[in-house]
Amino acid sequence: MCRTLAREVSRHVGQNIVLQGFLHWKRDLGGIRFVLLRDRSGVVQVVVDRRFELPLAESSMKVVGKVVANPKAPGGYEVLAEHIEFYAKATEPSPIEIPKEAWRANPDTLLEYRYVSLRGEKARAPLKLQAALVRGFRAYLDGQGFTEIFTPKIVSAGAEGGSNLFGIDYFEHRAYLAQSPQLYKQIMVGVFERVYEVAPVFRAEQHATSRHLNEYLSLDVEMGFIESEAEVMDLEEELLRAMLEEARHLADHEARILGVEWPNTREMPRLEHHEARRILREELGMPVGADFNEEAERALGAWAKERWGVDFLFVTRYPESARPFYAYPEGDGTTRGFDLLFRGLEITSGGQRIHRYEVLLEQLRKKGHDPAQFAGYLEVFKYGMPPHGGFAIGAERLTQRLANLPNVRYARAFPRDRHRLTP
Ligand code: AMO
Repeated sequence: MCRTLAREVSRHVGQNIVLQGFLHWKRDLGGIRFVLLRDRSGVVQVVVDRRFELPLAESSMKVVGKVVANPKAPGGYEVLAEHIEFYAKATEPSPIEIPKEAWRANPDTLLEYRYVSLRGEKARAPLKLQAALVRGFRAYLDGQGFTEIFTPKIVSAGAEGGSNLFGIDYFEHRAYLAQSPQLYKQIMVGVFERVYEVAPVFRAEQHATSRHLNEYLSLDVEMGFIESEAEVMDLEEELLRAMLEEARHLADHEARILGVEWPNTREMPRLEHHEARRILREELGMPVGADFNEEAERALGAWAKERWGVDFLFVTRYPESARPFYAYPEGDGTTRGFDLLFRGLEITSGGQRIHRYEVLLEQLRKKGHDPAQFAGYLEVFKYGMPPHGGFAIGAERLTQRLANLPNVRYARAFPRDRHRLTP
């Protein structure tokens, strides 16, 4: 007999089936005992008689039994066990009551015992949603002539500037964990013209916020032979539509568990930075600097929702002072750099890049970087780079907003933060 998944039980009424999964929950009502068995698809009720000893919750198990309709059972069907076998009995009570999980309850406990708390349907759902989004990312870009690349995560210099670099010992040298694949994805544009990467990146953020991780999954895109950053934004719009469509299709069950409200992907308006700043200052009474803080982003997101009914908002033409050295300068203090806010959270930075050697050198110096540190990267610009641009989506932030998670940590299986190196 082949295995039947919990979600497929209704198709087998009157038949004997095999279930495999975990002892999710048990209840003894004197005469009868009920078990909820959980597998990758969901949970199903199993009725168990006195012949079988029931071990602790989370034990892995196999059940052979007959499917009957029971309107009182979750999903309307249950299995009358004829045979039960335990692959490995839990030897300790689970530190978390998986059936009662609620991440608002005690976040630290949920994260500390992640190796078992993740088994909860609600805890694992964002990861499934994320896997579907990533699949959509790859599928869409593959269809547009992009090549997937794999760049080093041990590097000799930071790509984004700033002080949030993790240093490591690399034999007799100082090395760093990559903050982003920025420089390498640009080099690879000279090879394949259109590239993408799905890989973790590292940021030594000292502060603990609900939207910063020290290790996160960066969905990077870079493309050559563009006229301006508008083409890059056009591509990101189409890409996000495809990713959300894929998630809707592949993770519909999880989206329901999480109460996902699918965003408006029809329009993603573009607002120039100076205009966004004016709105913040004059209409929303928020004095802001060149780079918007969390509060300003949230306010802009809410403003765009109210004014235009949109969930995605591009902020374009960022000032040079708020962008890294590789951003294409317009010559008037602004760049062709943009951010994308999703429901008031920055999920993307991107833009057109400098493609000429001498401009790059000048911008590096202007930003106070030592060009010698970037020697390997600079080399490629001596060999005719095309005009190019791209962006990176923070996978956890996109998942966080989509699933309405209170903290970005829940969008990563084993989050790394200021105080967490295990599990
Ligand atoms: P940036 O540094 O803005 O740009 O990062 C791009 C996107 O990555 C996500 N992100 C984070 N997510 C979780 N925790 C963090 N600490 C964190 N930091 C950033 C955000 C952000 O929008 N090389 C450029 C991208 C490019 O221009 O192509 C870069 O890395 O969603």
